[in-house]
Amino acid sequence: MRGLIAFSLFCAAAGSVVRAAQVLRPRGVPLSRVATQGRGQGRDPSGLGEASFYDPSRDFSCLDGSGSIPFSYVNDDYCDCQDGSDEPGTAACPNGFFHCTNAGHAPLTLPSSRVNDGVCDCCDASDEYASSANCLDVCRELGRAAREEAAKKREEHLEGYQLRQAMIEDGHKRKKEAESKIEELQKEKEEADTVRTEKEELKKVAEEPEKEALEKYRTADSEKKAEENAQQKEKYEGEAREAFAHLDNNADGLLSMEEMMSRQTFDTNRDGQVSEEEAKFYLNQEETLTLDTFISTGWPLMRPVYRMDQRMFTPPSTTTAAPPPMEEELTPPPPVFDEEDPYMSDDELDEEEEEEMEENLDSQPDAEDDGSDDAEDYDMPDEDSDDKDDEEEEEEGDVPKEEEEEEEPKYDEDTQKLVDVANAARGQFDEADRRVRDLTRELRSLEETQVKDYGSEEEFRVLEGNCYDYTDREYTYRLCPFDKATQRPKSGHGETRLGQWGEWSGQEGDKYSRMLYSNGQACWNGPTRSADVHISCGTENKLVGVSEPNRCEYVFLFTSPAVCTKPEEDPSEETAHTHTEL
Ligand code: MAN
Repeated sequence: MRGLIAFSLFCAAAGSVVRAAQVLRPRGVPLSRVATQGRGQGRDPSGLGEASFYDPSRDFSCLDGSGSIPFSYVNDDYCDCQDGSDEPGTAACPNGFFHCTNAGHAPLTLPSSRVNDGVCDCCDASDEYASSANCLDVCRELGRAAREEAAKKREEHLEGYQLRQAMIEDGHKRKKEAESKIEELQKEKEEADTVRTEKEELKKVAEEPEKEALEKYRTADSEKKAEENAQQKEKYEGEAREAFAHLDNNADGLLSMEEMMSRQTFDTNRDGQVSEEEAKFYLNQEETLTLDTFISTGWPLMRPVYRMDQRMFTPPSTTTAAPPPMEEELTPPPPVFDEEDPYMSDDELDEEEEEEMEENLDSQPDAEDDGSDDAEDYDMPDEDSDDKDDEEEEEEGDVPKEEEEEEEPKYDEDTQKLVDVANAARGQFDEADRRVRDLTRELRSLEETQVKDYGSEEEFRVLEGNCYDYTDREYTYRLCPFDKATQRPKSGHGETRLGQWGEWSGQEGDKYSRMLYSNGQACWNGPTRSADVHISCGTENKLVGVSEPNRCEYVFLFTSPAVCTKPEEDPSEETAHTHTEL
């Protein structure tokens, strides 16, 4: 029984094969098994292909050498050989393989379990010879479409390859241009260095006499300043002494609590009397103050209110401005004119001083505060700087611009000349220095490009300086080869750096198929971002896709003619190959 099945299967296969190859072979046996894995691989010493092992005139030897069986057992739907080689056309051996010739298209080898399983796997329908799948032979149509597609691909490849040649040429040209530009810049830089040295020398020569001439101004300046400071101190202390004499009612050389409490001036909270706390605050928490301690501690505390009071007790006829508004608790009592006490004239208190007092009052604590820290914190008023500020404010507001800009000549004529000459020399030196720095920068960036790896034949060099965009639903990605990769949200602002140019990262032998851009912006709770650029052959330099397979790790798909290799086969040869089993 099994012999009969085997014979019919053999004939069915042989009938379709004989015409083309003139080699009889049972169903499911390839002429050769070059491209398949599994049994019999590389065991074709005859050169006639695997079919030569299936000779109906001899017993069949299992291809793995595990045994020998009568030929009638081949394809008898019973698995005899360990490697399944006796059942190439049935599903009997679990480890067997079925080969479809697929005449008109590409041959295919399947696991034998797919034979007669009701699914059309082979385009020539040969895998479903005993099933109800009703498969049709569509190999010719599929073959034609595949050949057309392959031809198109090949065409594109060829075009890409030709474009690559142009990229190579361009790359070499640019490299040469950069080389000569570097030479040119080096010469220019040498000259610029010389000019800079000369200008530096001239600057030194011009600055020497200028320095000498300015020295005397500097000495005069600092002397003047010291004198002004001394005057200031004198004035401040004089003021303090006068106030002390005024407040020391019994003239015993000590300012006491009682004396302080007798002055409404110090009724800080305006409750009609000067409390002990209020008096003590101004005495810097002491019971009494001598003139010296008064000058250093008490006066700085009471100066603002004291002067304000003086201001308010002056007759209205000489008053030029209303008292400044103050916070309720710090406002002095209603003015009571004290005729016996003409301590300070109105002329001494201009509006700016009032403001100063107001500021000091504002910063002063009320009587409930301890106040001791404040005494330490209190800065001795620097009238010079206050006045200066006031002057500045005044100038900003009132003085016309021209006047503001008009400056008094600072130096005598000879000194001014020296300053002018030195300024001119400094200007020239700065210019020469700038030129050297510009040239150095330009040279450095060009030299950097010369050591970059632009591919084995400079084919990628033309990409430098260009950027390529790809937009998906959320982001616009940008690749600037040899520079950086970025990401920008479609809605909103801000660019995220995905990586800086790092290195070529393709596998050995295919190094220029991948680029790595690393050290991008740190990912929240993760690594720094990076972009892995996969480059495939295409007729355009184009970013065709971006994905983020792992968080903050991006894969860019980039096409470029730079990676197109020469298409290997001529289409006619390809067709001939496809038809070898016809
Ligand atoms: C941004 C983008 C994303 C990334 C997250 C990580 O939203 O850069 O691509 O996954 O940050 O937090």
